[in-house]
Amino acid sequence: MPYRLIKYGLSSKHPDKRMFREPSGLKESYEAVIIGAGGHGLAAAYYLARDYGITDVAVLEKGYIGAGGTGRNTAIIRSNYLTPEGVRFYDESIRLFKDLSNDFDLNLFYSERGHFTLAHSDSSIRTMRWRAEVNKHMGVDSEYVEPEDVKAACPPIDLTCGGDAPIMGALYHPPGAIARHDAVAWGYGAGADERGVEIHQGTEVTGIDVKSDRVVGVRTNKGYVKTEKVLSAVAGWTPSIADMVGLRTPLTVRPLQACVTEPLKPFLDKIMVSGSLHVYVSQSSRGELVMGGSTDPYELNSMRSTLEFAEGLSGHMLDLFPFLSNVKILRVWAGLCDMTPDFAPIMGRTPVDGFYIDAGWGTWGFKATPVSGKTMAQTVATDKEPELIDAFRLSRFEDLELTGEKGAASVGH
Ligand code: PYC
Repeated sequence: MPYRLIKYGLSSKHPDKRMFREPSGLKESYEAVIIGAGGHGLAAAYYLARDYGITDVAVLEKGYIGAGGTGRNTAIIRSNYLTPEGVRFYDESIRLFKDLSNDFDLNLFYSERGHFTLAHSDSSIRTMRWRAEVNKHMGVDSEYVEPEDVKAACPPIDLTCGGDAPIMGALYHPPGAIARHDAVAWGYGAGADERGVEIHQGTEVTGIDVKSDRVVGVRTNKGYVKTEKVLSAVAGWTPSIADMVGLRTPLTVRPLQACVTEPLKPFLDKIMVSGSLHVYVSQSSRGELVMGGSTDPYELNSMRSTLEFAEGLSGHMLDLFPFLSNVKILRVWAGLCDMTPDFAPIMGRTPVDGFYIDAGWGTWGFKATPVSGKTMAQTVATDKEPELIDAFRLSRFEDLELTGEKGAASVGH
């Protein structure tokens, strides 16, 4: 057993540098308050401090760092979207992701795997070809490939899928990657904390005060703080927070479940996604299969897991990889997804001055963590959105200018 483990494990003092400070209490006021210490909220805090020198910031989190979607996703990163706006946005996120371990001096285990989205019908082949062309046009590495290319890249796969839905082609996206999701939040949190941002865990926002359509303060279970800028980055809790400032959004909230198996010998070095079978899967460096499927087919604010999900997903996994029939599922969990009608996020200013929104992350939020942080920090600091997120403005729903990304969601929802 390592000597340090014995020395520090038995000590009630923690002589090593802690990752985050524990602020003793809330101050009377802050230049900005961020609600939500998930990846997005902490990334915004980090870039506000690093790029704009704005450090008088409190991040308020009712649970703990990374307790929401950040720690509950399947850690897939890709930019093979359908709209030029989506492709450009997620591609910038990949560019930022690649430097993050160095930026943080913390290994995020960013692992480029290659990402296949399988097509089992003529209509999905059409969508894969369409995405491949948009991706290439935007300089993103994606191509349409044939079933034999899928088999060559992933020999254990059953191309017939048990005869029910044979694989007819695929979209192949070499930059597709995975990373250690909770460490992304820790890295951003530690970087923000180091620069003076306060992270208050266990601090629940109970109200937001607005005067003459301007934010003036935030009420919490730990007291009141004055501020003129509030960024909401709370995914499935967005409708409750938006309600506090009288803002309506078109979001619906649904659970999304995921699971891991017991560790297996490495056999899958690609990320495999099947929209028709409602499955996405990668194999972690520990050998576990990390898997998920569609959102639950109803609106619900609950993070319980169900046997129905585990059974359904297992059935579809066995269509792709029949030899896994004796493998055990170790853990199932769920997160809350704030779904938009067009499957694109909602980012930027709102009709309430000083209230900024980073929401609508549905099942696609983890991969956007760096770019959402950077663009929301710019929006909060300058009170103006960068052009990169123009297509994601809340007003697009009133203007009927949607950014249709449904065809690029990993699976049907
Ligand atoms: O959008 O890549 C994705 C994704 C993976 C799992 C859920 N969504």
